[in-house]
Amino acid sequence: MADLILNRRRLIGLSAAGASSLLLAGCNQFDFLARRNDPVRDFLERANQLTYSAQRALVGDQVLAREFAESEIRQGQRPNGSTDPRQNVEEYRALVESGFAGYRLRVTGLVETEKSYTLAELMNMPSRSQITRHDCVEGWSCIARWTGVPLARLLDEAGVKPAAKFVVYHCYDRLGGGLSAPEAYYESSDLIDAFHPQTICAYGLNTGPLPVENGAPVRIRIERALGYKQPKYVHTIELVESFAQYGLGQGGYWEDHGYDWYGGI
Ligand SMILES: Nc1nc2c(c(=O)[nH]1)N[C@H]1C(S)=C(S)[C@@H](COP(=O)(O)O)O[C@H]1N2
Ligand SMILES: [Mo]
Repeated sequence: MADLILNRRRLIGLSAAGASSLLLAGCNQFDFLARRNDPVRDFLERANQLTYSAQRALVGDQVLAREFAESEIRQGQRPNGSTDPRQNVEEYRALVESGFAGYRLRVTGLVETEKSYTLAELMNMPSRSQITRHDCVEGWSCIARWTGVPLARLLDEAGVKPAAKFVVYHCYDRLGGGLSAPEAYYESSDLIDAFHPQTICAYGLNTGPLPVENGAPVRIRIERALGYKQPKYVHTIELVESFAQYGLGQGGYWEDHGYDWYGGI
């Protein structure tokens, strides 16, 4: 996975700065990037913290994740991680019992106008449907159809402020930490992944609504990332300059427990 992080850093560095691309173009090996305190590595790490406009300019260059045919959906999406937050999150249980009538998806943080959407409002917006493969680091994959609103649309409605660099996805479920201190699941991405055309706020799975076990009523699909970067039970999408103040500061529940932040496939 270390290679993948460096690839992203390299891509951002190359696209954003002609001078550094000349330097990199002369290298066959990128081994030096693994060394601490290397000036080029330092440069690329800074490049990974690009502003909103610079990240947005790179979105058009991004490749799509592979999409599959209907016939390649072999079984239902295998539920994993939290599968029923009703058991320990009262607020979530009440939402399920009301048929998600009280649900709101909020867009907050570094935006011009904070937004909030009911499930019906989301379902009335232009949608995108895609058949993709979900890869869990535990060693299994599933092909499924996901339907939802492109996240880019919601971010544009709210108006992302120039200072924003990351998106934090806040979830209802709490897990781990022992019975006394379960931790809220959260995830984060850069703005390139957030504005990627296949990144959707999904409310549909295969031929029906997203079931509780797979993250009802809304989960985010970031199709070029591993399973743990696909947050379920999302209630708030927050634009931030840094994710250091959330959880243990590593950008996600599993990242706080040692997984890589980029988590690309
Ligand atoms: N809120 C939340 N999102 C989550 C998880 C979780 O436990 N809670 N598990 C992650 C992991 S490790 C995987 S593989 C997928 C599982 O999604 P699925 O249950 O739809 O297969 O969700 C990811 N997103
Ligand atoms: Mo996973």
